[in-house]
Amino acid sequence: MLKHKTNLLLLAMGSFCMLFLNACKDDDAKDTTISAVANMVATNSSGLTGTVTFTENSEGMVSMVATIGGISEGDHAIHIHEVGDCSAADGTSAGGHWNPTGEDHGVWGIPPFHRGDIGNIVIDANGNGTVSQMTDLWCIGCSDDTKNIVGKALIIHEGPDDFSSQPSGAAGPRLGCGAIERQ
Ligand SMILES: [Cu+2]
Ligand SMILES: [Zn+2]
Repeated sequence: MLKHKTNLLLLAMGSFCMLFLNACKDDDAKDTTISAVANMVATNSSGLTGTVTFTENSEGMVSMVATIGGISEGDHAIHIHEVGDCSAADGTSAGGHWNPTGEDHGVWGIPPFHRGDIGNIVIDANGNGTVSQMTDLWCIGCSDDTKNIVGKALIIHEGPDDFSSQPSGAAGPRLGCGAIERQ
């Protein structure tokens, strides 16, 4: 009889622990949400405004959402450049395309391509546009230099990326720049 009661007690404790562990797991998920942002500043007096956000999930997939305004209708190249420095009035302080794997400029996902070759953003007649991308070729603050986007810069250009001209797609002057900073 005493043994039977002990077993019931253990069963009750086991249920409690499972509930407790699930609660802990949810807390961990919140704690491990990783994000970064590039607050865009206008370069070459373009009037560009916008924000680019990056979030990394627990499977290591990074999602980017770029929301841009204040520039002309049409396609504009959007890239990650190698230096998170937007201090120059023309944005050239951000350097060339971020290319940690030493490849040619190209189309995202079809080698060879730079890890910063996002492509183009389509801007509407009101000057606004958005583009999103999801990839496991980037990370937010990890130790792999071929993946870490923190400390790089997001650049929007005046013209479209032609996806073939070297080394940067012949996209013309820079309309906006934002250093990618971990949140
Ligand atoms: Cu660029
Ligand atoms: Zn490129």
